[in-house]
Formats: sequence, C-alpha cells, structure tokens
Amino acid sequence: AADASDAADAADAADGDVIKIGFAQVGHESDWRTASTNSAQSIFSAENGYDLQFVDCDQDSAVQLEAVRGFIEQDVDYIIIDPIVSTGWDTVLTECEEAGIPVIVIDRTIDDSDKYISWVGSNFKNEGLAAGEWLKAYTDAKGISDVNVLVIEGTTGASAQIGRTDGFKEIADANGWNILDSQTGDFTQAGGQEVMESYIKSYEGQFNVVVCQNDNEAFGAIDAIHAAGKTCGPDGDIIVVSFDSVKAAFESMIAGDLNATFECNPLHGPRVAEIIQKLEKGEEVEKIQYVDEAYFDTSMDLEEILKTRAY
Ligand code: GYE
Repeated sequence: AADASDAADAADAADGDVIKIGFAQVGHESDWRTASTNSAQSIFSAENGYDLQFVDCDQDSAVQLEAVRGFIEQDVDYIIIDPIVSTGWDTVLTECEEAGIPVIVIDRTIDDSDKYISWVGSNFKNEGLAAGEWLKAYTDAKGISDVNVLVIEGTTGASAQIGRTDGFKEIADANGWNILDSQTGDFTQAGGQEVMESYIKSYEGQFNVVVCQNDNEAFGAIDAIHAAGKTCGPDGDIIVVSFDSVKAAFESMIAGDLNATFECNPLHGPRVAEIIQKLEKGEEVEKIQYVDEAYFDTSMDLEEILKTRAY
C-alpha cells in the first residue's frame, strides 16, 4: 500500500523543479563553521525549491568520503564539498564525474584533483600575509624589535591551515622573527586552550606573540593565558591575533583580550545557489571565485562595526 513517503516521492517527481543537493560539511568545530552551515541550510530550503541532504563529517576525512559516496547512491543533482583536507580526492571525484553529478567545492580547496565544476572561497595565503604585515606595522609602531611567535595551527592538511601558515611564515622570515613552535589546535576552542597551556609550560617568558589560525582557538588560548596569570591584548604583555572575524572575536577585542582578527567570510550559501542556478540554465560558471576580505583591530570603532556584522 502507498504510504506517506511514496506520496512525498510522487509529489517531488511531479514537481520537476526540486533540486536535490548533498552537502558534505567539515563539522561543527567553530563559530565560522556554524555560520557556514546556517548559510547553506537557510538558502537550500524546501521553500526555495531545494532538497538538502546535509552531513556533518565531524572533522573526519573518512566520514566525508563516505558522505560523498552516499550522495552518489542517492543520485542527488549537485554535491557540495567543503574538504576537510586538501588531498585524497581524485578517486571519489572521478566517481562523481562518472555518475554525472556536478561537484561544487566551497571554502577549503582540493589540491590533487580538478574534477569539480567550481570552487568559491578565501585566499588563505593572503590572510596569512595580511596578519604578518599587520604584526610588522604594530610591532614597529610599539618599538618591539624582538618578535617571538607561537603559532596555533588549524587542522593539519586543511588548505586554510596550509595557506595561513605559509603566508605568515613568509613575513616572519622576511623580518627575522623567531617562530618558536607551531602546533595544531584543530580549529577548536578546546584545542587552542590545550596547546596554549603546553606552550606556557615550555616557553615561559620566551614569547610575546600568539598567532591562532581561527578565532575559537584564540578564545581558548586567551583563557589559558589568563589562567596562568598573564596578560594579553593591546594593554597586555602578549599580542594575540587570529582569523575569521566572527562576532565573538569583536567582543574579545572590545574586552581588550584579542588584538586583531583577519576576516574569512563563511556565507557561501547564496554564492553556491547562484552557481547552481546558472548551471540549471545551462550557463557557464567560473571555476575559481575568491571572496574579498578585510581585517579588524583594536584601533577601530569595533562597537559600531559589530552592529554591521552578519556572522
Ligand atoms: O577559519 C575555521 C573553521 O575552513 C576557513 O575552518 C575555514 C576554517 C575557519 O573551522 O574557523
């Protein structure tokens, strides 16, 4: 006998306009990620004519490959991937291609395959360069010539980790700064706190800058700095910078804890919807699309800027 799900299938089939999408999301590790998920879920709604299959891969690459294969089995119309790591993709992307399902990559890049139709995201190396250039200007202005840095990296092998590391290192090397250590905090607040606690034990009195590869790691690092009785921010002893520019980072700068945050825009939902709508009409899409970004520091009117922030 026909049941409700048969009826729903029949309704979908009758409505040939419903676009079925599978989205293999990285996880839920940060405020940035939450904003990214909300952006996709709000645009790819049933009201807008989409059927979204969303998988939170919990920062596990094996789960992410499995999710993509699941979407192939379900014969979705499009697959969106935010790749946890940048390599290991060619086989599964070949499977997508053979199944005739276009893949759109967002945010982090895939570096060992070009079997996707479009990528939209940030230039992570530029973000790292911008953080380095900011630190150069800031330390020059304060007359700090001895720059000793601890880096808390993002997830190892993520293009965001690779680009931010490379960009910052380029400026550090050009200025003769000392990078004492660089370890992963996996883009989480707990990870940032744990790495900072161990740094404080190992490098007590030897560092004056902490670079965290996302805001949430910085929140954890700042907690560890305070717990150890040390000070940070524009009036403290340790300079802390991070990436993303989520709302909580503005609050941290306003509180005087964080010095600066380098923007990374997570609102890719509407950008991907535009790509899909073009593809539906048989139009060409650009293969690579970068998003413009800024930075924010405590010299700015952060209360006012915060009111304008969407994530
Ligand atoms: O910086 C971090 C998130 O891939 C750019 O992933 C993204 C990064 C972002 O967990 O907060």
